[in-house]
Amino acid sequence: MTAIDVPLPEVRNSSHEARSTTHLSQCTLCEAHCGIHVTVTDGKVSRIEGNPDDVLSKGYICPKATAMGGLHDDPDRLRTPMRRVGDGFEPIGWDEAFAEIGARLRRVRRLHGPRSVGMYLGNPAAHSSGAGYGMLLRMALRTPNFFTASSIDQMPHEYAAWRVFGSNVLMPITDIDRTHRLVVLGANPAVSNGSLSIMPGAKRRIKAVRDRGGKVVVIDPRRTETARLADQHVAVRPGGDVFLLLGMLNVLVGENLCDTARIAEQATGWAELGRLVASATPEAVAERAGVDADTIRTLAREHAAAESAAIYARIGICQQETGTLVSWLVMVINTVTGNLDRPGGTMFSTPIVDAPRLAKRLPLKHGKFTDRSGRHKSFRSELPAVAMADEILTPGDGQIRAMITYAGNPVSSIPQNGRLDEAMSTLDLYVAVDMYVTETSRHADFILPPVSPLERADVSLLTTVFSVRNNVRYQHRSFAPPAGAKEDWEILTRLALELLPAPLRRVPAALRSRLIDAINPMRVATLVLATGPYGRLRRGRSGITMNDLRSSRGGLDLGPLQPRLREVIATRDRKVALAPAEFVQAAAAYLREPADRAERTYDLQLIGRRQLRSNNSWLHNVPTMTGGNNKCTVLMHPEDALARGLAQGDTVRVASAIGEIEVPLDISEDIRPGTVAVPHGWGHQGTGWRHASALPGANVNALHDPDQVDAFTGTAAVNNTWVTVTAG
Ligand SMILES: Nc1nc2c(c(=O)[nH]1)N[C@H]1C(S)=C(S)[C@@H](COP(=O)(O)OP(=O)(O)OC[C@H]3O[C@@H](n4cnc5c(=O)[nH]c(N)nc54)[C@H](O)[C@@H]3O)O[C@H]1N2
Ligand SMILES: Nc1nc2c(c(=O)[nH]1)N[C@H]1C(S)=C(S)[C@@H](COP(=O)(O)OP(=O)(O)OC[C@H]3O[C@@H](n4cnc5c(=O)[nH]c(N)nc54)[C@H](O)[C@@H]3O)O[C@H]1N2
Ligand code: SF4
Ligand SMILES: [Mo]
Repeated sequence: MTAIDVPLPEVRNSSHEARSTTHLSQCTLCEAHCGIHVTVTDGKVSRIEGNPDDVLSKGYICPKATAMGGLHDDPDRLRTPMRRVGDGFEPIGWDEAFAEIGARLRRVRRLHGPRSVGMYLGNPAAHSSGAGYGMLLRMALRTPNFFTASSIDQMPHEYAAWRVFGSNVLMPITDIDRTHRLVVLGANPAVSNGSLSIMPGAKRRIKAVRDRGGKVVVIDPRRTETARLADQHVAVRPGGDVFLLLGMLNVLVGENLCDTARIAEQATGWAELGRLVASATPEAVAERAGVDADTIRTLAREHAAAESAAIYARIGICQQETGTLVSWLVMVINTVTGNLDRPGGTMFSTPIVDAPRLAKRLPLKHGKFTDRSGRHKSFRSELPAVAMADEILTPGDGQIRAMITYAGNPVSSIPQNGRLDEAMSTLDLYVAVDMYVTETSRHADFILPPVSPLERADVSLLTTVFSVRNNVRYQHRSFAPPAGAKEDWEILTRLALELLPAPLRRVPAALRSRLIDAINPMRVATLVLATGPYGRLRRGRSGITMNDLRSSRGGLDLGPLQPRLREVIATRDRKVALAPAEFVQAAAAYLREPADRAERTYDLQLIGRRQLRSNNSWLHNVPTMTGGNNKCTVLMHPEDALARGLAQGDTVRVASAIGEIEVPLDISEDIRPGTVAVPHGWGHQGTGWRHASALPGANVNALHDPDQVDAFTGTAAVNNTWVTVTAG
């Protein structure tokens, strides 16, 4: 069974290529969900192009889009469920797999309690409707041992939004298409195309800021692809952002550059904020920020003076011990300069599922439960992923004995001191919902593969919430799924059903199919659309319907972001909380810290680096993605290379207190002296990816200490690891 039977919409059928048809579809490899045209010749993908009618991506695609074809045709992609036999796998039928898994899961739970079953939900879950069904399975499991990619990603933004705006959902979006000043802090949208401010074709949008007379500033230890498009690049020290922003606030307050009338109307905490930053003069913070005082002063003045301005901060600052604090300070600066909730600043979206308005009804707790050591508190009802290996390996009550991973490769993606690889092989039961034998799923007892992304029809609700313009788009299928194949949502629902009490579990197969189909993603999306802000129930006959959406050539544009702070703010007093006490205290402690002058064994700061043709840990098996400069290397400034007697292309050893890897050296003026950068998601040797396994490269997470985390959320602070680099 599949989601819904839609006819394959064909946009072209060219006569000279008699056996070619072109289908409307969507690339779902990242949040951008760019519209694509997929040409199929003799049953194989022969061409992928941008869909000019797509209301958000407008014809743009990045080089990864063609990998949608490579994935679809990849002979290493699993097409049937697999069961472990010895060191290998054998195919197994779906019903048999669910029955065996169900029996074993229930047994583990019966013997050891709900805490003994853990789950990891990975990044691509968020790129289809599957995530919602992953949450359904999580509810059925009733385990505190639930982990997601968010805790190596955006959790700091969510925690700060919860404290400042009253809900983790209320993460303001950068109004890039109207702003007069864009400050990019720890993000590289020219490569990533934006995350949580989804901006496909980011390069074009950034150029447009400058074309309309605006200014673009990039604050990043590396002169990135985005920095090349900017008016100004500020090479901050990794982890220095907290000092830089406190210094900017000192100037904003001290020079009376803030919109105090608007602050009085919108916010509380102004006085506490003033007291906090009184001593944080640009001179006092410059060394720790790694940015000179004049630059800090100018950044503050220009932000206040701009007709509209937005700081867009993303993963570079999240993956720091100061992740939550910096996310908070970004919200504060955008607010006090009058740039919250106004066009060209940062705003909340009005998506088809009105998550910002519903936020008030979604209560959130911090510390409802903890990991067994008591060190990590739950947030958003989950525990940080860095706790996973300990929860599996440490014996005792509540030890994890069975795991489910869905769309995740945590052995590669999460710093675990190398222990997660071992941990996954010690489990009584491990089920991977994945289409590849990866660093993680190679340890599975069962691998349950979904259809290829080109075989699923979908409406991604999550991406509509975080786009820089309100819109809704439809993912058509380019291929009919093979008989019997399943989508993620159905696999996850079937797993959840296995955890129901016996009478409910044992309903006849035909009835079960009908029940499952009743909650298929298209039905959910149709309901959401009808009841949401643009739907028939609210708007009568002028409301949009699933038919309108499905018959569109590139989705429906729902207009620019609208001011709606007063409607959506979820704090009790309905004001923006500028100075939550725990943040003020933590920031004050940082300000008291002296600049670090200690002699160090490890003398270089290691940060991450995303590559245009890589996609986290899982795209390297598509040969067209892995040539040229898409390699796992360490980027180093010429001065640092010279001081160590290292030359371009040398194999070098990068060592931290935790581990070491060997990679080729790439010398470049683009990186700040004293800083080195290695991309994550490499080192595939020994996986089922035949092409990727043969590539050189190592897993950078072997160097990152799982104990080094953002203090509030436990998010892995991988962007500030001290290392040495020596000849290999
Ligand atoms: N050192 C370091 N580590 C990092 C980062 C970093 O910057 N530095 N970045 C982090 C970030 S931001 C993230 S989001 C995480 C991502 O880390 P993960 O959550 O582990 O996600 P991926 O690496 O994308 O792995 C996705 C897995 O899902 C499978 N998959 C792909 N599509 C689907 C699908 O539609 N359905 C199913 N069932 N499976 C699918 C793939 O085969 C692959 O095994 O990595 C993080 N790790
Ligand atoms: N091509 C490609 N696109 C992707 C992905 C991919 O793997 N490949 N992954 C997707 C995912 S899961 C995500 S979450 C998004 C992430 O999207 P982005 O947030 O744009 O991610 P990065 O490109 O890693 O950009 C982070 C930047 O932070 C900088 N940085 C590191 N440390 C610091 C610091 O201490 N301070 C400051 N100011 N900057 C710092 C790094 O040099 C880097 O340029 O990208 C998505 N898009
Ligand atoms: S930016 Fe690239 S990877 Fe992301 S959806 Fe668009 S084409 Fe696909
Ligand atoms: Mo991510």
